[in-house]
Amino acid sequence: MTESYGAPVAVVTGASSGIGAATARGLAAAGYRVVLAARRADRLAALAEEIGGLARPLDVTDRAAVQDFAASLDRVDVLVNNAGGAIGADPVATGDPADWRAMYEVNVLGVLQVTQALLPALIVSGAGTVVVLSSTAGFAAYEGGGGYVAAKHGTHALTATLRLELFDQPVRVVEIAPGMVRTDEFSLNRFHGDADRAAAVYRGVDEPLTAEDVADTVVWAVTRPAHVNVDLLVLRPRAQAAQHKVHRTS
Ligand code: 8X3
Repeated sequence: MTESYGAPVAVVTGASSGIGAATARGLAAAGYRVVLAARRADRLAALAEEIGGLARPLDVTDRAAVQDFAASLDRVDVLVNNAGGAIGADPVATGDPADWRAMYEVNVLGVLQVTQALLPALIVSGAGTVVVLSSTAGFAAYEGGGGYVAAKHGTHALTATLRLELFDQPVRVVEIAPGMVRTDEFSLNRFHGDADRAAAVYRGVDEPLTAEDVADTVVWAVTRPAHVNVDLLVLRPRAQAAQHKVHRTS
């Protein structure tokens, strides 16, 4: 079954929580019909009802499922590749290759597969936008971040390459690279559910970024005139001057 809408359509992956959910809300408020894609169907259904969007359970690492997902849409104007994350914080010396592989799968191959599947529709739209949520980890290394840093460097490389390859197509390629963002799940996933270690990431930091802060930048970039391509936007909280230079009051 195909879906047909009058309003421009924005697909958001990883839309069940955090930056993805905030972005879905922001794009809906900006007039987009939002297609919410993520693995957790119950959360998607609730958000879809809230914003008048469409819930589509999807694992972006499942190539066949991604292709079926793409075939079910007959219009796509915006794709926000937000699904991603960190798994594990071990040093390179002891990191679990399974964690590294899983991070590459979701942060790089997930972006690749969804973008490949939706690119024909984005081109046909005549004014498509691909947004990729990378990370400041795509530009700097830090201890214990190896697998995530490697994957996000891959996310950045994919995005930069895609922009070059689409130079003569009516599709913008926007990269948003957030630094420290406090969401419910990012650090919890990184530390395999250890709430104390997850909370320590933000301890004493005056106002880490919120999911809404990042979503604001995505909506801003998407709603610029079609000829304006925000190539790369790095945003951090004021308290984080660089990856390691974080002001903590306790
Ligand atoms: C999240 C930013 O500093 O945890 O993408 O790598 S960081």
